[in-house]
Amino acid sequence: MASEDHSHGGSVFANVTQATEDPILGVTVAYNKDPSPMKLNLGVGAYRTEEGNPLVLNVVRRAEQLLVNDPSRVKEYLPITGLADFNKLSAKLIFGSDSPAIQENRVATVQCLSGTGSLRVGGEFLARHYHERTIYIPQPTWGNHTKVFTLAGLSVKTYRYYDPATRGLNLEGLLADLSAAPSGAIVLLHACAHNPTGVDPTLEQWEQIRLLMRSKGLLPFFDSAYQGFASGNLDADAQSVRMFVADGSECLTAQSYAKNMGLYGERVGALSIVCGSADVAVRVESQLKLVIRPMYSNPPIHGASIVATILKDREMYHEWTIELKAMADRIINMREQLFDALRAKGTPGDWSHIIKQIGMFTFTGLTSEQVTFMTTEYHIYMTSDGRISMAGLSSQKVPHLADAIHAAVTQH
Ligand code: PGU
Repeated sequence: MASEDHSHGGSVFANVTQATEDPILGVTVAYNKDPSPMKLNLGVGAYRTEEGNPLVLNVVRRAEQLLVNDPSRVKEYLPITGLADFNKLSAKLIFGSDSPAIQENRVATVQCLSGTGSLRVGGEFLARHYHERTIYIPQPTWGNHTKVFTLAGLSVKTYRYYDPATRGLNLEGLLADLSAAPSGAIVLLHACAHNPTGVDPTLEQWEQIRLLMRSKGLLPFFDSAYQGFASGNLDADAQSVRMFVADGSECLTAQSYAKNMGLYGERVGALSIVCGSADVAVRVESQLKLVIRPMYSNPPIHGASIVATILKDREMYHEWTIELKAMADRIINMREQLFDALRAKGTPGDWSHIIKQIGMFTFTGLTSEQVTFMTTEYHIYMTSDGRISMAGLSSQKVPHLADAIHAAVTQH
């Protein structure tokens, strides 16, 4: 007999409280509800064309055609670790085809659910098998990092990264905080195109960071969500990771194909753990399988097949690099247009960071009050930390955005 004692308001879940929307994905939820024809979504980091539309790369369409027309393609489960070709090709893409770590079979790579899933699987592996449970993440960083690593069982601390006064890297603070970290601590590094600041260390600064981390035995965990999106060149954007792998020591890398292949919704990515020896890599892989199996059993086949088809064919790979460069160039062009528009209006402040920052985002320095003003008055949607996704902007919308920024900084 149903007992009323078990429920309030007719539901056993009546005590469940309303959760707040995600700080990034919630911006799209709010945008979708806005009926204004002027509305502009600069919240989520997702590429849009000059016409403001999502883009499916031509090379991705071609790869999908090949897959659809190939009768040998079936829908069987993949192994727990994913598509073998995809894993090998992904490791080559980030570490370089001549990487000694790959040649010596010291890399364990598993296909995961895009960048987020790769970070989560890596985090869970470290919580189970690594002696130091603290992970240092940059301040600020992508908002999901803290949640992903905390739920994976790690203890999250921050290191100084960005200096609002210079709108640049706080190298001194970064080195001081990593020097003070316990030996062996894990350090999350953005491989390139730091989110949200758009500020990357130079190669010389990377070298300083590497020397310090290696001398203290800190374990690097690279988040590579934007390879190719920063400079338009896949190899240039992997330099930070390759410097660390070249010294022969260990590290982890989470790769995402959401941005650089435009495969956002396919959820395709990879976790690679560079190990000290081939037999350690074999054992690490065996344990990664134990992390993955109870979580989602094995990864989806379609996105990984698209990526593998493109990466293994010379000509398709080449076409991809051209399309990728075009996306990166359009973003750089939007930076120039917005900067010029603000300068032409005489908007108070130094806006040169718009053209100096790297990757998908500009960290404008606008306050959360100014952001709210721009959303209510101009229907421009962005994250409350003042980050705008340059990839969501188009030439046609630059004047509207410049008007909104001008009004925000002169009135608030
Ligand atoms: N790491 C960083 C640094 C990211 O910026 C993102 C995506 C991810 C990982 C995860 O990407 P996957 O889609 O799982 O491959 N950040 C974007 C997209 C929206 C979001 O928050 O997931 C952003 O707008 O910050």
